[in-house]
Amino acid sequence: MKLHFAPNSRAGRIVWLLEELGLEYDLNKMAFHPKDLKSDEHRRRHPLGRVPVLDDGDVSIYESGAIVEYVMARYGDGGLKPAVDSAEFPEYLQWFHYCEGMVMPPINTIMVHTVLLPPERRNEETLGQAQRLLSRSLAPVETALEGREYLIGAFSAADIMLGHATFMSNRLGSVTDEMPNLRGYVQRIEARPAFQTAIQM
Ligand SMILES: N[C@@H](CCC(=O)N[C@@H](CS)C(=O)NCC(=O)O)C(=O)O
Repeated sequence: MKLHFAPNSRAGRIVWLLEELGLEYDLNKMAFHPKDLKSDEHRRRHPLGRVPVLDDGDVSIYESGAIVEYVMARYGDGGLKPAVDSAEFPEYLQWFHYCEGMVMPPINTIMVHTVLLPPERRNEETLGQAQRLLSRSLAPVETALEGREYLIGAFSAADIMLGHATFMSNRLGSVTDEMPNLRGYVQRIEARPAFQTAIQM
């Protein structure tokens, strides 16, 4: 497998997954910069010039959640996912998809209005709205983590998705003292060796 990757991006989720599963992979490490991501070569892999993209033989697939599911289905040997008929399965699905559906949209806006846009094009009101929305989106996660180490109890791929998003939220200052469960959760995520490998690439 070959992972098309850029540092400090969602591509870290896939490195984290591959490391958790102990799978071998090659890395095409690009700069998080239009010169690499918007090149003709990379746009042939992803029409929007984004990461992650995974190549596996004749397969080329993008969307981090889809890649996580693909890798687990083909190479995961049933790990990192509860059984379909278990009580945890619906919750697993919910948190897996809550990541891109509810938590990442305000994170994207915050990134745009703090880092990506030139200062003269940043908008304080839009930024404030996104920060409030992110706090509201994190509140159910804080509640769900009460008395639990990970989202559904045991570590699962839902933590690779949403755990990565809470790590990003923490970096953006949105995990506050009023969110002690999330604070502890982010620390547990950061302590995982596979996560550390992913984040240092
Ligand atoms: N929903 C997509 C989002 C992909 C995405 O937006 N990736 C970002 C990095 S985290 C990217 O490549 N941004 C480059 C750009 O927007 O030019 C996924 O989960 O893979």
